[in-house]
Amino acid sequence: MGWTVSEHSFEPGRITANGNKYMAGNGYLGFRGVLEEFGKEQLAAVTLAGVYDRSGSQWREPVNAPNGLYTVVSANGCKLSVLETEPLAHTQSLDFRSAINRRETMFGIPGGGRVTLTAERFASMDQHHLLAASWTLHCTADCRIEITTGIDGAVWDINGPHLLEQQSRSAGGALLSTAVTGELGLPVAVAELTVFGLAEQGELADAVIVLDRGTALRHFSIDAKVGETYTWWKYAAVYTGLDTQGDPAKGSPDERAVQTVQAAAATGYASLLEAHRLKWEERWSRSDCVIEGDEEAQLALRYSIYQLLIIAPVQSERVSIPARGLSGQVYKGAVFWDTEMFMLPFFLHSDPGIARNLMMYRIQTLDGARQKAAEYGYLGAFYAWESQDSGDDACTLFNVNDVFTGRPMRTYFRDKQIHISADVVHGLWQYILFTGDDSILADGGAEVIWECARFFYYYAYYNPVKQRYELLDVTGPDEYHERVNNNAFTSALVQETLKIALQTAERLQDKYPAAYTVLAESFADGPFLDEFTAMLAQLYVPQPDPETLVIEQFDRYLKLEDVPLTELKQRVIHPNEYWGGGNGLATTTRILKQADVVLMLHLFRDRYSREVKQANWEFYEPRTEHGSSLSSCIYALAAADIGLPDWGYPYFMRTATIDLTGESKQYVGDLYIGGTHPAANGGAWMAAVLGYAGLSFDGETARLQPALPQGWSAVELPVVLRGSSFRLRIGREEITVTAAAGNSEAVSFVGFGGETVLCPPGAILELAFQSNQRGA
Ligand code: IFM
Repeated sequence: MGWTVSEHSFEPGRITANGNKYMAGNGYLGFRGVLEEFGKEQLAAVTLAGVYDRSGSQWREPVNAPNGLYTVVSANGCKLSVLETEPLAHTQSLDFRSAINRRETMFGIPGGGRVTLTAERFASMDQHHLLAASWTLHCTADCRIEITTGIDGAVWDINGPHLLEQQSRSAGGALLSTAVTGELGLPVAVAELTVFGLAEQGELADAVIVLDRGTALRHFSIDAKVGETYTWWKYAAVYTGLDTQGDPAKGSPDERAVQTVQAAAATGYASLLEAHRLKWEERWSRSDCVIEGDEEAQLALRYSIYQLLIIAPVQSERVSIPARGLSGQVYKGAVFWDTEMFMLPFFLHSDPGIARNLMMYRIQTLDGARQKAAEYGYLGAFYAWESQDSGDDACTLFNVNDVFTGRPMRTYFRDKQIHISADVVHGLWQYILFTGDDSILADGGAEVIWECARFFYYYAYYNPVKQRYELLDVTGPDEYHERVNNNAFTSALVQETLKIALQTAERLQDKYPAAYTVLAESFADGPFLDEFTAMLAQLYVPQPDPETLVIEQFDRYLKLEDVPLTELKQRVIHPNEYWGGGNGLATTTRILKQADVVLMLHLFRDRYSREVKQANWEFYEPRTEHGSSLSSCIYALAAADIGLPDWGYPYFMRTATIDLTGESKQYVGDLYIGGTHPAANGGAWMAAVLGYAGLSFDGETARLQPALPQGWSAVELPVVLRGSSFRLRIGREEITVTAAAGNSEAVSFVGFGGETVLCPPGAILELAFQSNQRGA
């Protein structure tokens, strides 16, 4: 139970949604959950992490590689493709414990009888360049089977083409498809090898190979006999110039791809699958979160974790996680604040190595952030709202098209969401708190932090009358209200950045004095620590109203029209019209797109009383459209934080099932924004663990203040805190913390009763409750 999703019929209307739902991947590539006979029209895609290209003046986006698992079978001249022949039975499933996709489809064939095709495939977690599939076929009447299998070079692109000079050839028993990307001239190579079970099972030697640009296909035929099972295996490998760059000893992408499939064929499918399965077992042992008492929530949460695991950059610190994961080219494959604020917490608690890679990506892209700040006339680092390989901002000034006029609309995501730089700093500091690994400061982290603080110092306005620094003309998380003054979220994050900048100086001076001296020298012309200190002392951060306790989202927000969401929805003219921007429906109202103040209250939850949090939840919740998939999870989290988990439970389920149901916004204006939702997946984990299980860690002490929703009897999960591993079981009556015997450090835990207990290696703590619910 709790590890498989499946469907038992073929519905053409679900092709796109299933492409997301049945996603496979391993951090190097994403393979959409398409059926084997699908092509670019059905959005088949092998999306490569960190490989970007611009075609002409269109939007830059990630590159999709040719599909080396493409296969279509015919029987007695009839194509056994769900696109052309209605199947008699069809099942598609994903076992996300072992990350294996399966399909079984039965077709009636001309001349009578039935043919059943089964296919299983995986994107190897053991060898990241490798895809493998296993096929079987059997029939209930003798028939002539034709199998077309190889590499489909017709690639789905949104703003392509990206693969130029596409060619294909046979190479050492394999098929090879090669191309170069247009902008950077990066070679992309896909090799494929098919191995049949029994040579005597037909006229296999007579395979005909057809090469057509990047497409390379073999046609086999078999006189299939009733009762026989025909089996074949496919291996496909993808390499690009990024994998081999600068090291001739590594060989070319073509050679590497061919060698990989040859080696895979020699190893055999079963062994490759076992190696893949073991890697997944190990990944789950570090991240599985068990929910007792709620199977639906359990399935959804595990599935959300699966979605995070298939896109995590295990192998590179030059790659982060795009807003739509590796499910295609939507949102330009760009990395947003989603990573630091919604995905990083999961990795910090389960796999700090990946968390480090994610933060190193920001260090690697610092130059892009510096250039963006300079472009706007500021010093310091203004990170890209939509970041790709170099850190240049892929976000355009006109990011949405008006559905009424077809004209591009001026949006201020790129120019005014300055909180992105603070989000990066927040992420870096969280990494240091969670891991204790402050070497990242000397590896470029300190520079990032100081450059971001410097940018904010430049951006801020000193109001001489009020004698305070203010952050004017910004856009907070609620993108429906652009260019506002003193957005509470932004100001609180900037305040945190300044504090971290000063703490960084202390830490660096103390632990890495030589690095401090060199770096501080490069900041000597200022603004630097003195200026950061002054700004911190006088930065205005909006506070709760003394009577209502509500924190105004930005200056004059409360002067806007207070229209109920249901009424605003009645004003909608076009289903995809954009609610923000100059003429947006929400712009002149208090309706917000996504959690803003409430997210701030979660991030700084120790600073605000329960009453303040509850007042703001109650105020903002009915006014939030949840037009972004980043919103629901925060309302679930915040409700748990105030001890009212059941208020937020529907939000938890919405966020945790987003890629299962496919129910999410698909268009903004005329822009397609479908795909998977890693921020919502990470948010589901946050709501379950940081919200319901009530775990927080300040770098020294872990606090457990559960607020389990009705029906949950316990949550159990492994966590890594400062390099030490613990297993937590949070029940309604007690908490058990089990420390691994090999732990390097003891960590203190605080249970609901308030007692602080040190948990040394090998210890088992039982933390009793005074009451089983926070806020009760
Ligand atoms: O980063 C988000 C933003 O907050 C809302 N629009 C979508 C982006 C990508 O998920």
